[in-house]
Amino acid sequence: MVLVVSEEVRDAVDARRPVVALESTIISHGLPRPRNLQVALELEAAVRAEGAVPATIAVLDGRPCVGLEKGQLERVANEDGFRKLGHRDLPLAVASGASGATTVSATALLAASAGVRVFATGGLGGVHREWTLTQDESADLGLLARTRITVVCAGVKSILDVPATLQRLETLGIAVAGYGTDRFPGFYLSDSGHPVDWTLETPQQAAEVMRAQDALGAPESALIVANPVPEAEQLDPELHTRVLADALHACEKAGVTGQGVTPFLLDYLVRHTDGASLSANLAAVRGNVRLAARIATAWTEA
Ligand code: PSU
Ligand code: MN
Repeated sequence: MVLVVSEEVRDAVDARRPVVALESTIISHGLPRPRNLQVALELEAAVRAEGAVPATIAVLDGRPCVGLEKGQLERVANEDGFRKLGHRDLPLAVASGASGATTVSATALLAASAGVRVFATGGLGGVHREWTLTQDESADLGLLARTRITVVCAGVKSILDVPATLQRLETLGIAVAGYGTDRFPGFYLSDSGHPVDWTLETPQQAAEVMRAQDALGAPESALIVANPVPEAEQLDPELHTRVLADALHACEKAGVTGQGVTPFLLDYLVRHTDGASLSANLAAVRGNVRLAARIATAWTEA
């Protein structure tokens, strides 16, 4: 097996102790240096504080690693030319010995292969605005339609076409529930302006849904637990609307396409909100990591 699972993660999975998968694209391509390394370490510590084992996932020198040591995390945060790998890139990276960070799609796939059921991130990828022209829909969605994993996120990134993404989630048959809310969260914002059909109130309820998924069997799709950033920590909605419009314009003008779009927009928002979007992003991720650890715990206690 090509997968390299750290001893700590393997032991925890084998003993059915709680494990939380963490993605690495947010570290390498989603957050500015040197803050990104601090965040990577802080998120792992937050998982441990809840009594679970963190499994940050990345590809290092062609080896997909589940569970990184500090030196490996430092490479993810600081190495120049570190690639961004969706799940389709995994075989190419493995065969060529490349190194790269894994997006939600690649992380979910590798986590599931390693027997890790719960995964925390910031915001999922989805359908980009102008989709009809560019056909830009994140590979996150298609992969989650056929992978049995629970993703705790603050909805989908607000740079996207949120209603179109919600529609695609429905079409693809991916279960979505708000956590403590009947509103779909908006990543930097607590409320995207769109409702969700289902609400979960406790980690135990999330674990019940996971058990029901297994009892029902195929298709092997994901569960999205959409956990809003606390209102006190969200980005000012008015600032968000204004700067996002500028960011989309700048992205088009710069001719950025494909994998470059999401990192460009996130970076633009950080620089033009005086870091306020970064604070909101971090608050969202922190909350998601904590909740994911609690769901992983409820899942293993069943
Ligand atoms: N969440 C964040 N920051 C990020 C991402 C998610 O808070 O940078 C990353 C995830 O790895 C997600 C990716 O899979 O952005 C989506 O990129 P794309 O739109 O190119 O599929
Ligand atoms: Mn894309």
